[in-house]
Amino acid sequence: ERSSNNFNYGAYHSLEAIYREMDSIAGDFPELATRVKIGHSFENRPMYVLKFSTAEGRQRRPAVWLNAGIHSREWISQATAIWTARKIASDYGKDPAITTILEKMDIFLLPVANPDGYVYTQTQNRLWRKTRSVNPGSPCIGADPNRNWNASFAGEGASDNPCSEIYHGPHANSEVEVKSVVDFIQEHGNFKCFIDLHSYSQLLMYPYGYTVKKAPDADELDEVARRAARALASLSGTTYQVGPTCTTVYPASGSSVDWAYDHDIKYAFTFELRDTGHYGFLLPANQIIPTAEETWLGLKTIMEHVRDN
Ligand code: ING
Ligand code: ZN
Repeated sequence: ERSSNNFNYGAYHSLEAIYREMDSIAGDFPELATRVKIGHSFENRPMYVLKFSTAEGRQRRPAVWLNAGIHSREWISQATAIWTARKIASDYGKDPAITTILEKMDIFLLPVANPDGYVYTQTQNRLWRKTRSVNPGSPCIGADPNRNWNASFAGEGASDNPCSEIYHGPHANSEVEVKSVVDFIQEHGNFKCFIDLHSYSQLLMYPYGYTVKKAPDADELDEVARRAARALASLSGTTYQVGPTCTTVYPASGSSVDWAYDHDIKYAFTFELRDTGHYGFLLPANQIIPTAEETWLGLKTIMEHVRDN
């Protein structure tokens, strides 16, 4: 028998504890949730997603990818993701919004997209951002996994210096953590939405990061993002700025969302979660649940739009 759930959602957790909780969610909701291994990290840790599906058999419903923890030091991202996983499962059949979303679409949630980095932030350097891959010929470790996707790879807003925090890596998809997600999404073939959770700054952004050119769907994405930001703010007044990545933060090539958008996943959004810089990456644990709860309203707004379009 499965032990009663004792995971504290108001605390930051080790990789192992997060993986155990994913297993526990799958065990508590066997008709809805499954833990799937999609690959492994450079240091050979497994990469797990939770798949939420009410579909019968092997049909591939349109799907949503929720990505978190691609930058290891942005702990509110991984913490919000695991809270969201439990929320999706426990609200299915109770909240009409998530129920109807799951009657049309599957959700895949990756809470720790950079497991080696996450372990490193917990044991060696709290502010580590990149992967932990070895760069031959350089003493510096890792590439920026949000500059490593095949979307204007090695363009503006990425560095070719392995010691840089925004090093793009030797080639697109060189980071096995990125390649694992790319392969999974392409093999699946029916993703409609890709949302990446980062911190911090309280921004909700859509493509492009690699150019100031307006994305063909920018007007629609802007409208959806504004609605999502309004829903998010309705809980406790947290304000988000909305806009395209390039002009809202800075130019950045090789990002996950630009790759998704250029591969026919129209609804591509990045959240920069709390706060606006007071605590920055070191957001106190007592803000995890408030952040996750308000973010959930934004995520649902986006997924309802995807469901209806
Ligand atoms: N910010 C993002 C980064 O990767 C970003 C900003 C979002 C760039 C989307 C490109 C695309 O630099 C943080 N905090 O990591
Ligand atoms: Zn980030």
